[in-house]
Formats: sequence, C-alpha cells, structure tokens
Amino acid sequence: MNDLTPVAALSKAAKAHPSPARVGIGGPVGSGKTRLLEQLIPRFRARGTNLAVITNDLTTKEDADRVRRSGLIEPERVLAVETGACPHTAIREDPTLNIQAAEELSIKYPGLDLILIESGGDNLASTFSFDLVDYWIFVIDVAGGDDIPRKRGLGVLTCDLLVINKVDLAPHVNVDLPRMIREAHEVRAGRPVLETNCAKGDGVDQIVERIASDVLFDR
Ligand SMILES: Nc1nc2c(ncn2[C@@H]2O[C@H](COP(=O)(O)OP(=O)(O)O)[C@@H](O)[C@H]2O)c(=O)[nH]1
Ligand SMILES: [Mg+2]
Repeated sequence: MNDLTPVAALSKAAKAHPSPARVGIGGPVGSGKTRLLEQLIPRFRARGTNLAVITNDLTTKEDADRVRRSGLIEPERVLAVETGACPHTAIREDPTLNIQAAEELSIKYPGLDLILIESGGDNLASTFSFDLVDYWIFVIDVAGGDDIPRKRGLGVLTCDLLVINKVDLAPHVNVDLPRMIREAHEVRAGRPVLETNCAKGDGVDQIVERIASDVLFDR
C-alpha cells in the first residue's frame, strides 16, 4: 500500500467539485461588456448557477465596484484585476493575475459552476488565452459603426460567440443593422452571432442558453 489517493477517490472528489467553467467577455471600450454582465448575472442565478465574477480595469476597480454595488450578486463574489497599461496582456500573453483570481474564487466557493471574466476595453484585435478561459464572447456595438465586422479584427473572427449590442441605437446612428449582421455572419463563416439590447436585456436569454449548452453542459 502506498500513500497515494486511489484514482477512483480522486475522480469522485473531482466530480463533487468540478472546477468552474470560465467564460471571457471582451470587446472595445463602451461596447456594453459590464452591462452584459449585469444582465447575465440575474439570469444565471435564476437558473441556479453558482456564479462569480472577475473584472479587469486599467488602474481602478470601477467595474468591480459597479457590479458589487448593483445588488445582483454577493459583493465578495466579485474580484477586480488591475491590468496596468495593456488590458490584452492580462487576458492573453500573461493571464497569471486572472488565473490567480479565478483560483482564489474556486477555493473560496467550492461548488462554483461559472466564473465570468470581463476584460478591460481594448481594440478589435484582442483575444483571450485558452489557459484562462474555456469560452469567450466578443462584444461589439452598433454605435461603433456597421463596418466593424468587415474590418475582420481577430476578436470578431475568433471568439466563440460574437455579440452585436445596442441594436436599439441603429436608427439613431445611421447603421444598416441587417447588413451589419449579415456581414458578421459572413466573416465568421457560420460561427455564432447574436444581437442584443443590453440596456433592456433583449437577446440576453439566448446568450445564457448558449453558455449553458456549450460550456456548462448539465451543470
Ligand atoms: N442604448 C444602449 N445603451 C447601452 C446598451 N448596452 C450598454 N449601453 C450603455 O453603453 C455604455 C457603456 O456600457 P458598459 O457596459 O459600461 O461598456 P463596457 O465599457 O464595454 O463595459 C453605458 O452607458 C451603458 O448603459 C444597449 O444595448 N443600448
Ligand atoms: Mg466595463
């Protein structure tokens, strides 16, 4: 007999507390990432998902404080990462701080199902490392212009789910929304694209369904 824990016992423990799924939310400044978080949180909680949140800001905890104050989730379940100069470094080249924050939350809340990680606002080329996340969403918005999908930024092309937010603003900013949506589908070659109005919550249920089926499985 050695001191090693039998494999069966280990796998039982792992099944009792599988590590939480991590979902990234990236996209340009002001596209609606935090607003999307605020819409996702109550929906996941209503479905019984054990949830925590990490936000990334340059030098402040602005978004974390906003989510903590929202009353949508226990404030202790929201951690802030201050990324310093480059938001994309903390989600791609060196995601150590975010991984540490995720591990801290996993230890504190052993039954955690899901950690939502909002990136700092960045440009159209930003992407998440799969060392950090299992799945990531890129949020662009109608007010940023209907040429964004055509510009074929890496974020738009490679994310697991592209969200086109602020659809309510299309008539006010002279954006041809059907064309923007069509071009987004074209450049993504059939990978998912969803439209939202995160101010009101329109379209957010579909994002929850996607994450539930593609990431959470039966959790
Ligand atoms: N009209 C409209 N405004 C939105 C929508 N989503 C977000 N906003 C607003 O856009 C601004 C930026 O949103 P925020 O979530 O802070 O963007 P972030 O920088 O990507 O986190 C805020 O004033 C939001 O209230 C939307 O779908 N429609
Ligand atoms: Mg934000």
